[in-house]
Amino acid sequence: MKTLQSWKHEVERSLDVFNERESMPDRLHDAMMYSLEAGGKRIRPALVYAVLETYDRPLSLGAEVAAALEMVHTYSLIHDDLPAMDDDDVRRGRPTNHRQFDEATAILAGDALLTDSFRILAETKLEAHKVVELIGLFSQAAGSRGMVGGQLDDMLAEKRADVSLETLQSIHERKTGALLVYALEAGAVLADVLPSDRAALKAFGRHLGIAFQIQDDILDVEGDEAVIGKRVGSDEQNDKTTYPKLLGLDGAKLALAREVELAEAELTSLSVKAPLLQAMLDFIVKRNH
Ligand code: GRG
Repeated sequence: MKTLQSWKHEVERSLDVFNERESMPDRLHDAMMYSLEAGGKRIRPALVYAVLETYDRPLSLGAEVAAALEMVHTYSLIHDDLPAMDDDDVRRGRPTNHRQFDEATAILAGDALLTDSFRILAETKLEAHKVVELIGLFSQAAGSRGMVGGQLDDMLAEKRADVSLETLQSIHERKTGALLVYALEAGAVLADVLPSDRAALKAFGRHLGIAFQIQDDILDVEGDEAVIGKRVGSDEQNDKTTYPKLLGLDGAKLALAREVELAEAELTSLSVKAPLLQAMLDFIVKRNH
């Protein structure tokens, strides 16, 4: 998607501008930028830009929100990879942050990305009440009520065999969905859309988030099958509860199609046509990594 490529450049420029080397220790800058520059699809900033373009607003309005979102997402990946959590060695095709630097530096790089994202949001050039709203919503999406709470419940669920579809959904709505919904709602605040459009954009985000997670689970299963030829539900399958594990692979694909339909219905209800948001939905559902 050509637009996604240009939005990627836009957010990468903002990430450089907002995280200037001179303002912090070199090693901290190196560790933060190592993960920020490691690539990634930049889906969250792209959703902000897609809303702005949908309502014919300048992309520059979203610079702070886009950078803050990518910084919090990157911090969550750095911390998720630590030995105390997933203990991963590779992320985005490169050694994880704690492997490249050391554990303490990786923790501090994550802490700095999280904390600095709020400083950057506070610099958004809008009326003060809108900036406060953007900060409040961001902290709900990223904190104990959102991503961090979802991550903790996900860790607890890994130890249980009886995780229901409802619980799985609630975990993903917070762990990955909350930041995606925030990207859309923040776009709505920045673009100053009608209340009915704001509600539809949020609902679109919720369906998009669930679709994102189901697709992620399907990609995991299909990747495993391609590598070692094992089937969903076989004994070798990882114990973690996933959509394909609860619904079967075909059931998960049906559930994905249903979420896509619901997301599309929200887009049709908007007061404007939204081809770029449709393209983002297609991109997320058709992605292969
Ligand atoms: C450590 C507080 C804390 C939270 C971690 C999001 C998260 C919460 C952990 C990531 C673990 C994971 C693999 C989640 C599944 C969802 C997923 C595929 C996230 C990766 O997001 P993408 O695909 O990544 O947008 P890129 O690399 O493209 O930015």
